[in-house]
Amino acid sequence: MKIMSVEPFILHVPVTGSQIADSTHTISHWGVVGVKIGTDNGLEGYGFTGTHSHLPSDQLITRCIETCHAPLLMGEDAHDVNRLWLKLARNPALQWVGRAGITTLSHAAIDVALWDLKAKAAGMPLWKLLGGQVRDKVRAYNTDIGWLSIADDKLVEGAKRAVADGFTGIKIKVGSTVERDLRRLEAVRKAIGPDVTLAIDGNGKWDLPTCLRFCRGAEPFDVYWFEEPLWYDDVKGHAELARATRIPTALGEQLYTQDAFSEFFHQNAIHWVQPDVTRMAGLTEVLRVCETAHSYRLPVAPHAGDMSQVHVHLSYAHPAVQVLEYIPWIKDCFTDPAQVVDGYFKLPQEPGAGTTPTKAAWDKFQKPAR
Ligand code: 0YR
Ligand code: MG
Repeated sequence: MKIMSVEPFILHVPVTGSQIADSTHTISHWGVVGVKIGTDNGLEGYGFTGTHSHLPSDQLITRCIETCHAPLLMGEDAHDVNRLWLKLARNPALQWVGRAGITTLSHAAIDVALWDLKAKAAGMPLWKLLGGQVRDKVRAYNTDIGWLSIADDKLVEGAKRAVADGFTGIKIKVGSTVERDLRRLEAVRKAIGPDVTLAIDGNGKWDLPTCLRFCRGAEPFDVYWFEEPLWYDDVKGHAELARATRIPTALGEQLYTQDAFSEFFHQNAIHWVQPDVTRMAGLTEVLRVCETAHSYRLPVAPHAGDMSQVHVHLSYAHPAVQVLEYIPWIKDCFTDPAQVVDGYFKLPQEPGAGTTPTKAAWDKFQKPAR
């Protein structure tokens, strides 16, 4: 399965409503910035990273794919996912240029496209190639009802609707003011009752004293996890918070390498592990983190940078994964969309990684990749 072409692409797909906000940003579109890899047996593999749809920075990613990574892939055997991962990770053209950010996001898209090809060539959905189904169903939690931009009454309405739709887990954003966020947390907990898991996500906005104050107020509401309470790289701060509160900590969506996760593991700074195949260098690196998490007996809840197209395969196949984020923005762009029925993700059926765009999405959302 010889690689004959490596073509980057950019899709900008609208979010629910006209825009959403968390504690750090407001966006109107999700960027699906990726690569199509063609092989001599006529297959096409697709992989992508996730962005905030800023075309100039998206084009830095596609340019990195095209000019720095693609030359190392041409003529190679696409089956050799691990060997090619290392070849790209040690790309001499990128020494010093980056071990995170653009170079890693580019690598992520390529690695996922190679897994997609490998699964398509085997005629299997990716979860099967990864070793088969280790659980009957994957529990979904809904993040799309919980944005900071949603007014208090609509937040409660949306939470109740999600539960009525069958979700057994939801997540709401925090990171505005302690008083407002505690009020919203209490209102949502009262509305959904005790049986639905309720996580919160600060997106790294607050400092340690603010988090400590918030957690004291939040502890009565049975918070499933507090995600990104502090600045993403602050291992010591997370360790201190984890010791000071009964609320479990979660993070990972801003970490690019297994080494970054290892720091949090070593310092007992993390309870829920949230790697993302679109943020780390693809599924290959995420699998390493899942294995390490499992060895610490810590649960994994993949972050939905892929909006769960790829992570649903991982979640069915890896014993460490407990629950998976659901945000429905881009699912309809794919031939085998991430679908939630009665609160659980459906088992993907098509061969591949679930990353093949539909022609309709291609025609409607494509932006110039160069
Ligand atoms: C939404 N999920 C997250 C996104 C979301 C962020 O723009 O960037 O809120 O990825 O934290 O857990
Ligand atoms: Mg998050």
